[in-house]
Amino acid sequence: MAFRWKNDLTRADTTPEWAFLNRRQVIAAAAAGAGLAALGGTARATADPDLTPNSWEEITGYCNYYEFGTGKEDPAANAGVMTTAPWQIRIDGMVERPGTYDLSEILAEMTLEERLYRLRCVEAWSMVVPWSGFELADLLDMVGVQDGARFVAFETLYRPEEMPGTRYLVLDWPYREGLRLDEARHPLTIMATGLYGKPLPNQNGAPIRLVVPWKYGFKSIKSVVRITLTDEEPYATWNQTNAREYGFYSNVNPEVDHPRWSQASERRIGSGLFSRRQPTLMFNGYADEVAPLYAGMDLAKHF
Ligand SMILES: Nc1nc2c(c(=O)[nH]1)N[C@H]1C(S)=C(S)[C@@H](COP(=O)(O)O)O[C@H]1N2
Ligand SMILES: [Mo]
Repeated sequence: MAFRWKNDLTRADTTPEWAFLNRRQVIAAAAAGAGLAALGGTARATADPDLTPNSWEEITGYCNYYEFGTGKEDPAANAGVMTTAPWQIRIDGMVERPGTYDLSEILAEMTLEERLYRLRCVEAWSMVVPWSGFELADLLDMVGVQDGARFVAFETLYRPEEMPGTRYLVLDWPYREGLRLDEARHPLTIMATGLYGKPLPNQNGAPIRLVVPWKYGFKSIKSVVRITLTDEEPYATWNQTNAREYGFYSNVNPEVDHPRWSQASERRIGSGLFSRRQPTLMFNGYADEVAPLYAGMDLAKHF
């Protein structure tokens, strides 16, 4: 299903994450059908502002999921072939009950709820998404975290035959991310299994993905197949690819610019052709809830 934007903007997004890639990699990505997608925007007046949910078409049509290509419309076009059932998650490392769990047995234990969250991509665009999911803390409790564990590592499915983007060395596959244990246990941190009350579309990370709303979007890893508790800061794909541009924390912070662009403002997808950029909020608007996690930390240094 290829999604086409109506009323496309012509102004390009902030330099996409893949712009740091070397020439050979960019050519490979272009050969894979990627390119700078035109900006999406529907000519819809947004009365509010800040927490008006984006439309289903916007959320499922304008995506980052490099396993299916680096263009914003590639995931919607290519992710349909990913097999998402049955789905298992290996949970290992410093846990009391390690194992390979069927998603269905996990969901049987979890309480699903709706969460309307801002999503702020490091590329300086944003959306508001009505997720459904459960708190990651509940899953961690289900498997039992051992004393001494300090971080949680996550890994995305790596299945080249279903993921055309992984034929190119755009990233060091599989996509991996990590959180400090207290971030992972924070009640805002969820594992999402749906949006708009429907199962998560493949391009948004079906059947289950992490959502950490106060961090740049790339921390919210899609289609998770492995969760590992560890006592060391785990490998995180974007951080390891370019640590100067993508910190391990990657908390949304309008005062700490990306080396190649300002993070002070953002473009809300769907806000219309002539809308202004809006100011980016500290911790993406969740400062009251999460600032205490970083008390005493120099956020410019630990960005
Ligand atoms: N496995 C995987 N997870 C990923 C990505 C990706 O390329 N691969 N892109 C990230 C980025 S950069 C963003 S902004 C969000 C986008 O989520 P969405 O497409 O559901 O809006 O997913 C994140 N999770
Ligand atoms: Mo992103």
